[in-house]
Amino acid sequence: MTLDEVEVTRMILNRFYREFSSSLETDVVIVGGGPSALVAARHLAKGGIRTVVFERKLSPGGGMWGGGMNFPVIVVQEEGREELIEVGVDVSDEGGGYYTADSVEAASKLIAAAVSAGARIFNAMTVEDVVIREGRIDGVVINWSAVDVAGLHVDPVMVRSKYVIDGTGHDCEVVRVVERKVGNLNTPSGKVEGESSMWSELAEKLTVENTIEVYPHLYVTGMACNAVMGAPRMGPIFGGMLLSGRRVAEMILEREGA
Ligand code: 48H
Repeated sequence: MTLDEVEVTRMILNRFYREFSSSLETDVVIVGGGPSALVAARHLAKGGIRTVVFERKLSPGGGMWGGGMNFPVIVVQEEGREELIEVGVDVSDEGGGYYTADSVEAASKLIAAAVSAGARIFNAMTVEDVVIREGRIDGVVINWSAVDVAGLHVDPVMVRSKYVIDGTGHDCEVVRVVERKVGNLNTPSGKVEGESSMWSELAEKLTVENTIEVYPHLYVTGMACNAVMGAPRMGPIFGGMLLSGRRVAEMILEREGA
């Protein structure tokens, strides 16, 4: 075989076209590729739900890579560690109900497991808006992150999905768009309540409880749950993120009878 540079270009374009084109109408779009999103993506795809993740950065994994203050270690509790063990992460029992894992191993294996389960991840794409039809979310509006960073005036394109999950972390960006454009969220004030200051014990519990459908067909997962519902942050402990990802997947799988 003789390598032809133009063929290399053609391979990339053809495969990208195939995959992007088959993702334009899907069951679930997950915005952000952080740990909660990756767990949700794996469970949804495993359950036969067509799942597409859009991640703004080049690397999915969100805040997991950096562990706590860039020491590449994460802490999980008894309940959360199953999600790591299932994808082959080496989890150490530190006693007293605390478990640790290498943050780089955890992030990379959560990404790999989501992809192997059949979820499709598009990196370097930013969700900047939603589509709403008849009072419910009907898809997202996306653009290249590079366009955003360069401040170019380039119009975005749309992807239709039955459900959208906001997994954008502290900023809960998708819910913020809906708040700004429609209001009427399923929160005590109808608006984003805003995250409160650190209280690990309470925050971890509430992350799972706050995994809700915040607007018809729009769910939240991970840190976005507490930001939306006015609950505390938890610091570099990830059990709640993993369990929230599993919870949101269960909610959609149940609704779809999958
Ligand atoms: C596409 C986007 C957009 C957009 C953002 O923050 P994350 O790691 O998400 P979670 O909620 O799964 O995990 C939170 C955890 O990392 C954390 O921050 C904790 C536990 N903090 C506790 C504390 O006290 O500080 O990832 C979100 C991802 C990132 O990769 C973003 O780049 C991406 O979403 N993202 N992608 N379109 N509009 N907005």
